[in-house]
Amino acid sequence: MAKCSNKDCAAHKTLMCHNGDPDYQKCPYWLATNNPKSRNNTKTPKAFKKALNWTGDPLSFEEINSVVGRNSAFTIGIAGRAGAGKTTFLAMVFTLLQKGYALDGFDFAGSETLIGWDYLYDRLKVYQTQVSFPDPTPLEYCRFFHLALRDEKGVLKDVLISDASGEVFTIWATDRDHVNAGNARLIYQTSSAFILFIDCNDLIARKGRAKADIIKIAEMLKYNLRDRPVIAVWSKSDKKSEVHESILSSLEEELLMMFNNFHQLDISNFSSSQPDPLVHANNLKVIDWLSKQIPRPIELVSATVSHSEKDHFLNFKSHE
Ligand SMILES: Nc1nc2c(ncn2[C@@H]2O[C@H](COP(=O)(O)OP(=O)(O)OP(=O)(O)O)[C@@H](O)[C@H]2O)c(=O)[nH]1
Ligand SMILES: [Mg+2]
Repeated sequence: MAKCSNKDCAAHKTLMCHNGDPDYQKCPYWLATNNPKSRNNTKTPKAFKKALNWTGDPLSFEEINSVVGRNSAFTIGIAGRAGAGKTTFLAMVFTLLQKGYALDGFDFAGSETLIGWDYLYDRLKVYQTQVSFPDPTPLEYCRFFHLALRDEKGVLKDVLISDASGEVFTIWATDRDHVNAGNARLIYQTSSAFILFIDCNDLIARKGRAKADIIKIAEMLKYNLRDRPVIAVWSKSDKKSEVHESILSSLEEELLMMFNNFHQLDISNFSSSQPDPLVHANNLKVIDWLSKQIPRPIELVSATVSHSEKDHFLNFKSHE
């Protein structure tokens, strides 16, 4: 069997299209070498020429279109106050994937932002008794980390996850048009789903005020949410038992009332056992729940037509 003109594609062996085309024989790369009319034409098809100059760094708003081009990426916006654990969560997700922990229903199939992931992986060091964390995200920083996920049918899905400073979400929560809330606004407009970070340490330290701040961000998420899913992630849950019971239950109740397509999970980066479900399972379960929200292509169901003998129109059609 002939090879695909895309040197990264293994369709001749696996029958799976590198670009996620459900029918690899219709992919422009495949046709470039396997279509009799264009057999001599081994040039990259124009439609697939990439604007992206690959650096492996996290992507800016302008650059995410180069990934979206493949099969419309699913963008996850992470919202939450400064220090809530947003960047550490990203670092932990990649650390777990690196260590061979698996996602449910998807295989990790690469990334356009490997350098960025690697940088986070390097910053998060988990020792037996101590954890060292990434630095706080600067106010003006806003980037997207990319994951290519392959589902059970072999179809590739691009997932982009935002990382921005918590400061901008605090500003946005009080005034969504604020000049310094631009990154939060863009994440809100671009994202297909959201993670709302709830910092257990902050709830212990600032109690009602911390709760009020989370509700403010939640309200801003809700105002033009439409049917976009939201997952509340209770970070630093190694400390959750120290959060005052009334704060915990009232916050949970209010969030449940606010959102329809909603889920909650507790996560941590500190292991109290090996493996620790909060660390080794739940961080990836956040991605699992969100990836289940990715719209699937509508499958054509070939149902057997059964009709009543009294239906004259169908009887006529079936005798044609
Ligand atoms: N107890 C506990 N502390 C944690 C955990 N994860 C992170 N932290 C602490 O929380 C701090 C902030 O984490 P970051 O991931 O930088 O928070 P962030 O939300 O990205 O913060 P900004 O970038 O400033 O918005 C870390 O430096 C740790 O000190 C955890 O699982 N348990
Ligand atoms: Mg950060």
